[in-house]
Amino acid sequence: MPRGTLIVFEGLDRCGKTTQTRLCVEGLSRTGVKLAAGLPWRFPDRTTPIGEVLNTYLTSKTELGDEAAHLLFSANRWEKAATIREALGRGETVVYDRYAYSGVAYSVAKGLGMEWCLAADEGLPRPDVVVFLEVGVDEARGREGFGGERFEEAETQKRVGAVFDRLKGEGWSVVEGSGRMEEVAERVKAVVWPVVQAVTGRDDEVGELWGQGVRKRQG
Ligand code: NYM
Ligand code: MG
Repeated sequence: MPRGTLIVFEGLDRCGKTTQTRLCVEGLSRTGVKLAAGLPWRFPDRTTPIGEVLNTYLTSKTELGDEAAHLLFSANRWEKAATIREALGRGETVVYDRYAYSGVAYSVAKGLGMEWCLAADEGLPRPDVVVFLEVGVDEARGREGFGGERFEEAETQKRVGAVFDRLKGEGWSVVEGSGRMEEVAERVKAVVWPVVQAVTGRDDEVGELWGQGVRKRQG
């Protein structure tokens, strides 16, 4: 049986990921692609015990050291790794709102080492496509809800964006995220749909991070 496609959305806070992951899932379901239940999935998954701790951290009800926070965000992905692989193995496509790239980008922006940050997520299922929604910090900060959580301020977002720039590589599609949501959704569809069709016809194994795309060792 052909496996499902792993589609990941990344970007700064308020770049439109939540809207676009939803529209992407709606679009895929109309085309008849077999989808995992309850999409889009998202990281952090705030429903697990680890995710509850991360939620209190992000809403500033708990303090965590940067290393501890990084490892908890990563652990929150590892606790879903088998579920993701199983869904893909059943031929179900999975759409994620944030993934390990956010983990690295936010932690490196706080000053942690790139290599140390990459190590925690090494071996997770590798996305077939990373859709990066590009929205300038000035536009994102003007959107409703910006500033509600930890890290949602311009200086941090600029540093996070600079790390994302270093992570962009093979398998990434940078999509202009400004404009009407329907227009952005069309741009997303233009990059996602060919990948879904290619994966469906290929019958290969799901890869592992940090295979092609992001170098394993980075300064
Ligand atoms: N975040 C998210 C991290 O710092 N590390 C991670 O590994 C992940 C997945 O959580 N500001 C941060 C980025 C966001 C915040 O995400 C919550 P969202 O998509 O804004 O709810
Ligand atoms: Mg946010």
